[in-house]
Amino acid sequence: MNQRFYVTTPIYYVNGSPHIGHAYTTVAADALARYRGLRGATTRLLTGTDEHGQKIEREAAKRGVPPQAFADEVSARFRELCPKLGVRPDDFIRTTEPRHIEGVQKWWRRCRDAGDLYKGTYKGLYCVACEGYKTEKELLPGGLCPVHERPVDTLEEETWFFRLSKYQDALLKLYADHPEFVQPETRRNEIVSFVRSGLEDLSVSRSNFTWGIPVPDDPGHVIYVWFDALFNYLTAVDGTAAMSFWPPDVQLVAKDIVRFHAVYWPAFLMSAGMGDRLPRTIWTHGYLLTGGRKTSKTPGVTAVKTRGTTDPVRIVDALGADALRYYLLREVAFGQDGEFSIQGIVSRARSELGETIGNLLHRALPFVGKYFDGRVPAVPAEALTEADTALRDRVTALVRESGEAWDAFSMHRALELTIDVARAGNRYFDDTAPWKLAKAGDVTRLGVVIAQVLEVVRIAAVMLSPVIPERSDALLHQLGLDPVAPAAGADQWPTAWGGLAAHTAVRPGAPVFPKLDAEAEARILASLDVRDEPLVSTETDKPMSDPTPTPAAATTPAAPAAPAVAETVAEIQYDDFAKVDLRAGRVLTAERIPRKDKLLKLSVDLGEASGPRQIIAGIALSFTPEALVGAQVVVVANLAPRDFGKGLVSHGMLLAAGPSDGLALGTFARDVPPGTRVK
Ligand code: ME8
Repeated sequence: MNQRFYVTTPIYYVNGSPHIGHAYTTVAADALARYRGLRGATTRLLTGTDEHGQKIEREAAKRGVPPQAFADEVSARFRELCPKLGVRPDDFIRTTEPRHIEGVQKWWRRCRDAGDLYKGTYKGLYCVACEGYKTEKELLPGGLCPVHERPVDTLEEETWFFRLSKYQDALLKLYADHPEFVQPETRRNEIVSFVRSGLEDLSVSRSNFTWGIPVPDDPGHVIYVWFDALFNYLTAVDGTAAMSFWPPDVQLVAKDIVRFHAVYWPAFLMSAGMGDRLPRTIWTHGYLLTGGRKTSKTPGVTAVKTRGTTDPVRIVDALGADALRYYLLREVAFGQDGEFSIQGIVSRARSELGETIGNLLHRALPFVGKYFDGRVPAVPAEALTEADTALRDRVTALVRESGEAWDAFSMHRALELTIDVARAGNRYFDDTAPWKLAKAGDVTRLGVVIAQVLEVVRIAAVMLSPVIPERSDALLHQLGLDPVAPAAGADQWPTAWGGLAAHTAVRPGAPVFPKLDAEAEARILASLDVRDEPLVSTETDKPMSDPTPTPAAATTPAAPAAPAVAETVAEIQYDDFAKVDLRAGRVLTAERIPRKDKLLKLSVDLGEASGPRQIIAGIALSFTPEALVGAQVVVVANLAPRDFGKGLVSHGMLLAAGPSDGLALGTFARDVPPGTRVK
């Protein structure tokens, strides 16, 4: 694997504050850099702000401030967003910095000296929001820009042209020889057909406004903002020690700007004498959508915010950077569009980080304290059973596959495989039933099981470190391990089983992914402007047999405690159904309640680390308490708690059918572990 890794984000326009779309690209770039760092590469992450051009000049004028002061203020917000998101750029470039201005003028001269810049008159259409030229046939009905759905300007001015047409064949050869140059495949095909259809020379200077880098030796012109902006990737390293990172390994962009990066940018570089050192991959991801539209800061494409704010700062303040980072990379296949929702952040963090990974750690740690003096038990090789080696083999295969997914920029898949690691650990925990081993006094076997489970947590924590660095360190800390520390040349991807040494002193602590109770969750969602719109379930891809227990906390605020049976019930979508958390449970105890003829007080095991739940069920006319003990039941696990008074709070509901004196309980044709999701 390449030992140097240079990744860039677009430099963002300073015409408005950062939103979740910017956070998406920046977090993805940071996670990729951290992943490559974990694999032993020396990495460099560049981000920054794009501050020149007519769009910024107009926006500043609207506010009555000089463009530089306006750019200073907004650029600072983008810069401050990085640490907020847990993003660690090695450099943050601003196009108004002298190093960039001088650099762009240098590369301009190179293109001019190569004979690729000439003067002429440009007559045509221009979208200021895109800062891009348009042709008649691209426009929407009414002459609107297809990206911004706003009227375009008609320009006629003296301008410098870049001989883009000259590079048509060289570009087609580049795409053919290096299919990895534009990814994914669909974008590559679009670019190839765009270039094949013929390239016209490009207007690369403007003379009807002044907010830009002056054209060398022609002060009446400023350099076209895309010629200016694209060179940032080079001016940030050129002439410094960081030039050893050149060329970029991957340049992340969304599909709105892929043409600038995959056509103009390599052509400019070829002209400037850098054709033999072109970026390796322009990787194009999709849009985060709000209400079905691209989240945007350009007026006219205002986000529909019923799914909550799109301000990443507010989201991080309420939910933490790691929850947002995890959601962004896990929720949407990298390369495709996806709907953004705050509720999705909460449910991903709960179901996958809390109930799967955190749960595995907190199920195993108490045994270490109680039976092994707080130290990881030793595992003699000869003590391993088939179940143990099967777990190792499965986890090792998942780690390898997940690494391959990272290498292919398939972060959502890499994370899914990471969660599968923890799921395998939870299944192993259920199957080997350490609580039974403890009860039977089989401490030797118990030690093997617990050590295996803790190793699974270690592996998952390391795999998660590029995405949730802070929480990953917290998991490792409780295992008694140091934070992940990348070292050049050392591949620390957890391909080898057994990194958690016997006798390591664990450090149990507060839950790494604390549960939100229903009230706290409702409060947080309201504070983030989430309105009562039906929200997309994010759990539809969980396997049918996932035995992961659910937390005691109910998650749907203000749901009715006992739905009335209606003759006809309105049709719902699968997503609505998926919001109901149905779990397999086992009744451990049942007792009558004085002066409440119809109610029974049950304790029901849902496989939760927090212990069995109390459920008050209106089934006393149909069942004696004795008949219920040991029964398998179907429990609505995310119903808001219902208070029957006098401390009788029900934390769930059983499913049953029939009249109240002749009820049949919903159950299963064969035993399933408590906590298994019913779908
Ligand atoms: O285009 N979904 O800046 P920009 C996903 N200055 N990503 C999104 C997004 C969304 N809804 N909205 C924005 C520019 N992005 C130029 C770039 S580079 C030399 C010059 C992300 O502020 C995505 O990366 O409009 C997109 O390409 C970029 O922000 C556009 O940012």
